[in-house]
Amino acid sequence: NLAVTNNREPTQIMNLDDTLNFGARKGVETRTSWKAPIIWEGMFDPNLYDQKHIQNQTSVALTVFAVGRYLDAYLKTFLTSAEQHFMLGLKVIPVEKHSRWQDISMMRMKTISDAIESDIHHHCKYVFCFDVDQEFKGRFGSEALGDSVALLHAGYYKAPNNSYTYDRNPRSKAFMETGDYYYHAALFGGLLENVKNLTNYCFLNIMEDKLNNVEALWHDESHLNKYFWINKPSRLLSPEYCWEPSIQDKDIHVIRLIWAPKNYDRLRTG
Ligand code: 2GW
Ligand code: MN
Repeated sequence: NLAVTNNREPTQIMNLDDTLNFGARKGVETRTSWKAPIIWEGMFDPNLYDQKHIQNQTSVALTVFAVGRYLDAYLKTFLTSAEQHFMLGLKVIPVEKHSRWQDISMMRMKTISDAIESDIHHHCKYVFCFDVDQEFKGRFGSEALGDSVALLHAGYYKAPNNSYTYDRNPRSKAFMETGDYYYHAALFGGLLENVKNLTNYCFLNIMEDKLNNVEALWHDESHLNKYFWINKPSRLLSPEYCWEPSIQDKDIHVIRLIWAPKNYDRLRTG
């Protein structure tokens, strides 16, 4: 809790999330059953959030992986747009290349966990982890910060629970029969200790699956969904925070990040 220390600064407030306007958005869910906010445009005052976090000197790390063909295809656009719209200055750490694409994606969990321990914890309080095949298009600001942050998948946020593509194979550690939402692994974040916990959990379960010769339906994303089912996120981001731009939807008031178009044949073979 932040104390009001100076009456001459009316912008000093107790708790930023007390300023969220949950009624500002009609027709969409703005709070989960466990009372975590779901952040939509119009619910928050961006200036209040930024002022408070600048005052507190909040530091945020971003991780993004680009190996093989994804390096030339996506990294420059991602980083250039992040410099315009995301929160910080960036530093590059080389990572290992895995030969199977499923492993490239899944092994990020291990690398992120290691990087938090060896590096990020010296400088930052929060970390956000992104797919590289994306481009920032609008503000992705401090309102997105939270203890444990998950993203609603654009393709499923209006779909019924039974259509969610969780892993349904009881032999996989990612197996789940029901859940709260379908989360998109294209971005997740939070306090370092929580992201460390998430990435360790996913990595250990991925490795156990490998020993048992199974692979979850959507790889790391399946394990991430299992993690957030057991460990409820404290903050959800609406699909405004990661949208597929060819889809029209009246509930998407602002597009902050888009999926880059992808040519699966060209990128996933050879
Ligand atoms: C991935 C698939 C096929 C061929 C190559 C790659 C690949 C991925 C690669 O050659 N180089 C590379 O750096 N990557 C990294 O893995 C990169 O950061 C990329 O954004 C990430 C996930 O792969 P991506 O973006 O092709 O997967 P999507 O967009 O279908 O994403 C969802 O599903 C994935 C699991 O299959 C992940 O959970 C991802 O987080 C989800 O958004
Ligand atoms: Mn992706």
